[in-house]
Amino acid sequence: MDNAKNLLLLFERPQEPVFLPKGDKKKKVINAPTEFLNEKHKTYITTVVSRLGESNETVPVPKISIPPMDEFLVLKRDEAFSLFIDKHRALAGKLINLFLSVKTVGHLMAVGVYAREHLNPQLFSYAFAVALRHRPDTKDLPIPSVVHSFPDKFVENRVIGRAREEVTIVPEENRTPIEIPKDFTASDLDEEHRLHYFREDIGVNLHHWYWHQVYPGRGPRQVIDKDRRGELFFYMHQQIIARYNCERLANSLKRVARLTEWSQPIKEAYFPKLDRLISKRSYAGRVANAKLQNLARTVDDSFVDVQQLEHWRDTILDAINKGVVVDRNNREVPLDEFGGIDILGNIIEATELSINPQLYGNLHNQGHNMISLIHDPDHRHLEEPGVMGDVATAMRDPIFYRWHAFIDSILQKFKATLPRYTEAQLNYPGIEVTGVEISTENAPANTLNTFWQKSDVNIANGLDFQKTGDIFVRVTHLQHQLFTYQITVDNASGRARSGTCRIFLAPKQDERGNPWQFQEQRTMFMELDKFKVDLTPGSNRITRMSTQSSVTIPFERTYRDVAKRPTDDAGIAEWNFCGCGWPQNMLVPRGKQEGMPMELFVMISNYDDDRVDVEFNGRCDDAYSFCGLKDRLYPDRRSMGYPFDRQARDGVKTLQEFLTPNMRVTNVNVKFTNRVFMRQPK
Ligand code: CUO
Repeated sequence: MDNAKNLLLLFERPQEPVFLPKGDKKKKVINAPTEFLNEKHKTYITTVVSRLGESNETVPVPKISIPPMDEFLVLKRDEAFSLFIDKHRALAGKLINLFLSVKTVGHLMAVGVYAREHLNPQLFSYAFAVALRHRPDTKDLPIPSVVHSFPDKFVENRVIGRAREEVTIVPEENRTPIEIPKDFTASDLDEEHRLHYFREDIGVNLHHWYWHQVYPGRGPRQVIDKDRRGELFFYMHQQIIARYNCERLANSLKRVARLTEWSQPIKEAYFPKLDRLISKRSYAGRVANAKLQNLARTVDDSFVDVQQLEHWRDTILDAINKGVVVDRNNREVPLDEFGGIDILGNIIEATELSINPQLYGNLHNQGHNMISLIHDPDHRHLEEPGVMGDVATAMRDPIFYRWHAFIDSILQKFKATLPRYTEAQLNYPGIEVTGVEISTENAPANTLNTFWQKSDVNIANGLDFQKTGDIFVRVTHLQHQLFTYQITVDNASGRARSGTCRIFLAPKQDERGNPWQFQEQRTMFMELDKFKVDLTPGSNRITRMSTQSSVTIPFERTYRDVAKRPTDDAGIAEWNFCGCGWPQNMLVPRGKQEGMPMELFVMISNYDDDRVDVEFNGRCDDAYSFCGLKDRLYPDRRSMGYPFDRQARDGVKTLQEFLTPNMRVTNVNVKFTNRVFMRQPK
């Protein structure tokens, strides 16, 4: 493990020569053979290395013959890398493969050094991280958070400029965190700007970046072919839309409008105020009323017409209507009750698992591309993609939610074709949920309190070519008071039973203040938690803390400090969560200052129908609802989103009518305090 840990040094300061000091206190120096360096760095090496002190620890790099990498050079070092651009995805897939095929950790160090020196830094970091996660000899390494190596994707450009100034001029002990203003991308003239705290949240964007790293669309089979990954693409993004819509209602905005009229102007503008440290170009903004254009960009092989997008959409809708897709060998494959959504998720996301890419095309990715290149569709201005072209930044833009609401609507069309759950399927005979309550300290029962909080993030390892030492930026983000669920369940079956407790939350009223029809509220339910319960005969009391949620990762993981990585193996396993998971501080929607009425839904389903034989082993387990279990089966046999993933049985118009005795709904008030609190030291 010790040698393997040195591989992580390659993520630090991605643009610097590989031989500059790295690691904790910058004490480690990678002893790279000169022939592994790129031409520019070869000229620096003698002068730089002679200046390094004796106290450095040398990291050896074996001189081996390096596999050919010329094909990766088509993406220049200073170009923007996008996982939505086919050419880039294909390069990333091959590079992951190459890293996986290297025999030993020592050799991987050599290949990694060479790749880091010659290839595009983002391509390298992405493919290297995916490969480390999947190699048996490196899969438990604590890979540093992307916010540390590429802070430019998460922190506004002015703050990065100030951080550079600070580390150059101010001694480390006197540095104070650089405050990022709570909102900096627009003014209140833009009503969409009310949602900035959600769209620009560091943890939300980190989650999305990690999700796509844990579930890559291209690469070797063992990397992409994960249990129910197409379904999870659907469900995780559906949940993002549900959460976004809830925030919109709290801010007196309507639910997000699907992006369906592709010839019409897009009224939402967005100016991200982020600069790319690698290409030294900013992420382009988008003016109001821009229109999608056909893409014809030789530079990244992006050629696609709006009409082509329409054709793919119609072909997919046609397959949904018929209930069958056609595979690469022209055989019909039915879209069945459980596997259909997985097939469609892969088709729409256009992963390598797509059953027939030729026929169903590349709808989701090309939509991202077309939007992200709306400002320069034929590359006449030599511009790079905007934030929609990068999974680390896409969620900042209001258009992300319009595009994904459209994607979701296609998958919901399929869900609408499935048999409805009958009362008998939903019920768990003998099991009755008799009480549900939320308790929050010093607050009336069933109250959730939200407020702003400030936290610090260390961005030192992303500030290439700067002096050493920590430099923190201070961000303001949403937070909520800890709370617990108290659930009482009556087990009248006369014997011990097991169940899965499923907890969801949704606004009680629509945007007009009217109670929902079930079919609309169904898609508004946000999963808060899901866990197994054992029920003894008689009355059972379940207590569960908000921090135990199966959708979130602990707060410390989002804002974790790269310099404080544990070094013992047990600590590493605990710390080395994949990074994938909804940030704990965003578990509860913001609500309103006067209080926002919401409905908390609790269901105990029959464990016999839920069970999957899989062990929880503490590795990437926390946020399994959104991220699955690392290298294992998805731990719930039901369709994701159950029981809200389908339309309701006949005669059910409201949530109350939907309930069976093993379900219960409680009114909850989400109260927002518009004040900022400093994070309490632990
Ligand atoms: Cu996550 Cu479109 O899939 O961004």
